Amino acid sequence: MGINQGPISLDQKYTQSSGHVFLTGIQALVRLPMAQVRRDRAMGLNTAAFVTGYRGSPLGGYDQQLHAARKHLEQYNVKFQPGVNEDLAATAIWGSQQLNLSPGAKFDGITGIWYGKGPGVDRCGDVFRHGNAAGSAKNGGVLCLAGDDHGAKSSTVPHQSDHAFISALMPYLYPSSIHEMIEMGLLGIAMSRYSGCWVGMKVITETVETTAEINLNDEMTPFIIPTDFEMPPGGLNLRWPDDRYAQDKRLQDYKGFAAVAFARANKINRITMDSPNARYGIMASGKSYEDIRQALRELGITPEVAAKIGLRLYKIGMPWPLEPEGVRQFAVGLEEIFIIEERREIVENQVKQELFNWRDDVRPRIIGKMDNHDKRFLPFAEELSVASLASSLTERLLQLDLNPEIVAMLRAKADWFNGRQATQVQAVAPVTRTPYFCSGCPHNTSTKVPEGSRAMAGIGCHFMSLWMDRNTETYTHMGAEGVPWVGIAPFTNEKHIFANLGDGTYFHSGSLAIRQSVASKANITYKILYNDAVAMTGGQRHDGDLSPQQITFQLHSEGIREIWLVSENPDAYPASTIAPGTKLAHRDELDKVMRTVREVPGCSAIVFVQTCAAEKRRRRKRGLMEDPNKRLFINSAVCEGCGDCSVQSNCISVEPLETELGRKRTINQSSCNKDYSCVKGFCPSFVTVEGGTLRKRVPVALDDLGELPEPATTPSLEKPYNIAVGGVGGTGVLTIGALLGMAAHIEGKASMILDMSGLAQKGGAVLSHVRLSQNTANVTCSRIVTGTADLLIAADEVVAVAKETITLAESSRTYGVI
Ligand SMILES: Cc1ncc(C[n+]2csc(CCOP(=O)(O)OP(=O)(O)O)c2C)c(N)n1
Ligand code: SF4
Ligand code: SF4
Repeated sequence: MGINQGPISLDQKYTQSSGHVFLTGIQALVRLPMAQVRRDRAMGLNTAAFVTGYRGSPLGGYDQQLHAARKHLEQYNVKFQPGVNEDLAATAIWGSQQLNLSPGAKFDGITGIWYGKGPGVDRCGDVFRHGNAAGSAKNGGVLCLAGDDHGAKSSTVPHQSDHAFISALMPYLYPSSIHEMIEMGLLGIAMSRYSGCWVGMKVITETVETTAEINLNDEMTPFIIPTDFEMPPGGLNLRWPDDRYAQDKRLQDYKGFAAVAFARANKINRITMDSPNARYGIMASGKSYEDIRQALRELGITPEVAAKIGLRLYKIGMPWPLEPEGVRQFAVGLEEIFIIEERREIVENQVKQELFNWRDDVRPRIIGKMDNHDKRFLPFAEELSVASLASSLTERLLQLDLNPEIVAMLRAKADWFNGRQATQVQAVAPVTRTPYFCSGCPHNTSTKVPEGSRAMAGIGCHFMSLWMDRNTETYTHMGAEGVPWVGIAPFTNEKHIFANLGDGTYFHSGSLAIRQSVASKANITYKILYNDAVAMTGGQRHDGDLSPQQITFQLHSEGIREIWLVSENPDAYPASTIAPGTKLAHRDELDKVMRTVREVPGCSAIVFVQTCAAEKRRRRKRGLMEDPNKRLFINSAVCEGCGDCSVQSNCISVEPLETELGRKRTINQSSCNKDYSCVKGFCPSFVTVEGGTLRKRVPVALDDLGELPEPATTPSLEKPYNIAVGGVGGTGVLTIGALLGMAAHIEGKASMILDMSGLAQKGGAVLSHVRLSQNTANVTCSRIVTGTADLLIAADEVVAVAKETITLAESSRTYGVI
């Protein structure tokens, strides 16, 4: 029988309380607070939940999904309030645990869920330390979701949040796949209530940007309360008054140990595979656990083969603090333990510490980042893959005395993986898809600098100017834009610099960077790029009111006297609405304005106002913004192909047009966002058409297609069927994956879809890994392993030959549709 039963609906992912639902990892996290309140209600508790934090990949879309699910959340008293930035959000979480100090408390407790990407976790060092010391409420609990981007696929630096959590003495969990997301989240909340700790949870692309069926049947199962931990008098939860030394003692002496006892009682870490005479142990946490399970499958290590080798596998759900009893039981009788972790080692050091005092003759060797001769074994920096783990594991297993058949099998498989690895190193795609500003993006104009000047970049879409010819160099983390100049200016003869600062970033924390520059009397001009959206993360609104006029007043209050407001329509800003002395200019005069301000000593500012083109497109579609009825065309008979319109506009809708008389230019009317900056070069080839509309493409009538033939064969799905779908933003890649997944769900089959979208919306590559199977147990690892794609569907030729795509294909196995 299939996995799902009964009728299917899109709301089911939030309304259904048992059985299977089909959802994304982000949607699982939306479901989490509702599930918690439902559990509490079943226990007779009247609780609420408070979700706050700040967006950023891989949790970039969490806020949007929470907004979309508002009507469901309200039924469970779940309040979502995005933070102005991450640490202020975390402070509000701290408050949620203080509810019962308030005489008017309306609930028995509030579950606090904080979210942010890795750099946001870093920002929260101080508040996490304070909040964790103060503790969680008995009927509340705090879960901090850290979106870690180990491979820096959509970040300015690769990161892992593990050390930040450890520094604040916060225990943290690490689900190995989307299937565990809700279960572990609930467990983290229960652990937080029990231990008084704030509990972290690491989520990464492979777990949160994945879609799959999830089994809800354990959602209401109670957790086990430890019997081997003695609660100190007064318990471990938040209280007031609370002396700081008493708080610290409670944290140091009890809270972490209570969390460990809870982990032990609930078997958060556990042996998941064992052999009668086990001699070789493998330990892995999070994604690495599913990677190594897949590597075992790929190597042909079935349970029978594993028993012959003597394998034992340990799944770690809580990497820190590592529960010691489980480690000791796991290690008994083993010759060697192979510990697999992506990026820096956390578990490995703790296991070494745990086994340090064991007798030499019974202590297993520990292999992980280092081998037993202290030589580098697993990489620190790169992401681990199933293929690389299969090779590494084989290398270690071949050191054992193994049955010759197993040796031959492992050698053959590892050689195959190594061979592919070698060819992949050489594979260089002839061209790549580099993300770029969207057509009509305001940053095309705003990030220009006048000759003789230089600019510094910051966080946001405008970051992409670093790879354009824009005299823009170096960048900072979010909210410190321009401040490196404070450390350079006193020591250089360079007189002035421009700093780009997005409006989202200004609201988040960047206004303080400006204060720093003013305070240090730096000679700098901030270009505040007001595009009316937090564009890079999906076009969210600011998390509060922020108008260009308001910014001028704030800048004025900081002491800046040279302020310009540059826009397409300067008349829209009468003097009474902007700060005293603010000067207005049309955006066509930007160069002149910049040449003026760079001569004015001290900190100056230009507020550049133009709405994000992607946002305009969305608003026009929804009828929230007027769609101008003017279009620009290039008359190819007049065009001389000089390319000046591309240079002027930097716009990707100005495309080459190959003609008998050589390469000319044309405007792609379907992608043009009507910002009209290409016409600025006063070229006579431009033709303006007013009032005309584009001829609509006639949709294909399904009846005209006739009878579509059934496929000659369909895969049985006994084994997973792997489909790689590649393209760029807007080519329907994510839709194809979503349709296939939902179709499989409707047929009662299992699927797992991993969307690697990065900067797809800005013309970057997007690749979906779609895995279909008869049952869930076969598809727990979301990535397609090298050379195992059965089908490649490419909506873009360049992405089809990109290294990430082509390495999934294998000539004897993969069918391609381009
Ligand atoms: C501390 C931190 N939080 C979140 C992010 C994720 N992030 C990257 S770009 C961005 C949006 C920036 O928006 P804005 O400044 O308005 O620039 P735009 O993208 O609109 O050009 C965010 C939130 C981050 N890089 N660092
Ligand atoms: S999303 Fe908006 S700000 Fe970002 S590149 Fe596109 S148009 Fe520019
Ligand atoms: S349209 Fe004008 S500016 Fe653009 S390539 Fe042709 S001649 Fe040059």
